[in-house]
Amino acid sequence: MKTKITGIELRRIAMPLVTPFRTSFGVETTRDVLLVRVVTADHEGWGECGAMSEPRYSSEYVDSVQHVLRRFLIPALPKDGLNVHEPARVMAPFTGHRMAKSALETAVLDAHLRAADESFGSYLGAARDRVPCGVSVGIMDSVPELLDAVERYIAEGYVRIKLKIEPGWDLAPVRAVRERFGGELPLQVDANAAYTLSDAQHLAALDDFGLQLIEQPLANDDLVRHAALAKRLRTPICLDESITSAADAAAAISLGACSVVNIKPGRVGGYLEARRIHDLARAHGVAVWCGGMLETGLGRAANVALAALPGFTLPGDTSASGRYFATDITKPFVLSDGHLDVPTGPGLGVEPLPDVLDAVTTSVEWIKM
Ligand code: SMG
Ligand code: MG
Repeated sequence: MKTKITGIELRRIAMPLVTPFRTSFGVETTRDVLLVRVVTADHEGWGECGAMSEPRYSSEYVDSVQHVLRRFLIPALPKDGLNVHEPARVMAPFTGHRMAKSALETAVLDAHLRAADESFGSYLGAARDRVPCGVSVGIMDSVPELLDAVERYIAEGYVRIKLKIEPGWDLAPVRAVRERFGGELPLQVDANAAYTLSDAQHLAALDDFGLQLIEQPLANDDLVRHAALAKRLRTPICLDESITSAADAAAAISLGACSVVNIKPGRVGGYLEARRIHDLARAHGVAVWCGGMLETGLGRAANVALAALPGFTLPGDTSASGRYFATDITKPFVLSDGHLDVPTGPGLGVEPLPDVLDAVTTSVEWIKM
């Protein structure tokens, strides 16, 4: 089936976070999100971009995404209609910019699925109707403050806790969480590339805490040193920033650089590539889970659908709307018994609430096809 696009809207929204989110590379207080809306004669489709305001997590940032979409990616789309695989094909000659490509491909896919009356979950191959959810807990000013936050999240039902770590905030918070909440709590850490291989001995001290994994300890572009580190740790290594494609995942697995993969569709160029990584990892017996980029309900809907695929054997960073925003732009995702339901309606299965969307919109750009 061909989808013929009449125009594309690039909408920027500013979403205040309920609590500042601090990682080893900075603090987020308001999420600056780019939404792509693809319009056809009868339908529309939405894609949410995972890029942050500044190029710290990865080289893309929201302004860069909007620019590359307007200047290169949108003009490359065929004018006479396209199927869901064509966006990736026509965008491939442009190097990188995977978050931009993902947002555009997702919007086209959503428009296509709404027209076909099929849900994201059904199209991607979801194997269950709800997914278990973890929560990513930022770096805090003190250990007592962290313990209070973790206690609240556990009380809300989250089935797994991830602590953000950096040099100076690693062993002590992990030890404190273990002492307070016990050895059975599924617990993992994420360094966002804040360490070097010379920290191997220090990181090996985390082995005593029975963590599910350590996520992205070393630099984004360093599979070789991750493989060396993996030999020195008992804690499994999970890669996030380092994996930008199925080819990267294949290389990382064969090098022994990781034994778990965090899949974020934006980071890898879209849900179709994300599914390829899932398939590849599953064939190699490598566990995957769905990461998060502080998405609104639109991005969350697609992530929850992806996380329902059979190889997603670990809880993801697919937290409830209330973990991020006082008011989401869609009907909120609410945790029930530690799970979120996979939407079943056509496409993403959720829509922006017009009044909320207008209230948070900071700019709108319309590109006629
Ligand atoms: O969406 O719950 C979420 C955030 C999960 O920790 C999270 N994301 O490296 O995995 C990661 C970070 C990247 C974003 S940090 C601003
Ligand atoms: Mg991460």
